[in-house]
Amino acid sequence: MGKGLLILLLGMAFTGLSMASDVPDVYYAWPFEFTLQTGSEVHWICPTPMDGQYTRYYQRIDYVYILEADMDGAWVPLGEFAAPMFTETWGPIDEARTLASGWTTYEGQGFSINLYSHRWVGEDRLVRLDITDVTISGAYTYRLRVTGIWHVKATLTVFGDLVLNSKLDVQDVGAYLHFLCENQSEPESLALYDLNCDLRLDLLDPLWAHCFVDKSAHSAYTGWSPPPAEPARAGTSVP
Ligand SMILES: [Ca+2]
Repeated sequence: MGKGLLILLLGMAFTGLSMASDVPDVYYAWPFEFTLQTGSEVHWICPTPMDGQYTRYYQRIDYVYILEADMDGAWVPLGEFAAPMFTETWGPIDEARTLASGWTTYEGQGFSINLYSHRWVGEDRLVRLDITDVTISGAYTYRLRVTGIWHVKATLTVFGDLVLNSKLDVQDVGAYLHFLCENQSEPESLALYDLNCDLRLDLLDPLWAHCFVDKSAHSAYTGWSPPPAEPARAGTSVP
């Protein structure tokens, strides 16, 4: 290989690296709203596809639930609660895959809620939420009003990837434990390894990683919030 060609190839390689590291994270924020009653179903789909070039797609869904009871023809609110739910998946997204699925059961005072939910992404890079088999039973007729925002952080960073193989796997759990047992000082890039976003590195971080690796958690990287000032793409807005 001629020296000129080698220099050109090296130059292209470094340009490529530089371009990759310069790719900023992208945030999406899609509001949704629906009402659940016994027998109802929800099939929500986000309005625009996600950019497919990223290594990781972290999702944070902020739900707000308001339970109401029909009392003599008027819907009376009984309670409200909010909870974020997290999932993550790898890129590129070139096939349909489940992000999370399962039964939700809640027993309240005099009522119970059962439903099946399925969060998934299609090969078209559109995320979806399906809710089926809804039963809300008790002394009254109930409805559950649900509002929320589906946030996505698309990034080239795999949080918790201590061994730098672009995955979060059992090797990283071991590396976390080794790091903590050696009682080393915290790395400069704490944000990359602080999986529960509490600004410290302790046993909770490998615990999250472990739960994700053994599939008892849908995401290891939890506790993050989208930047409020970051404009979202495709006509959506971050509140
Ligand atoms: Ca932490």
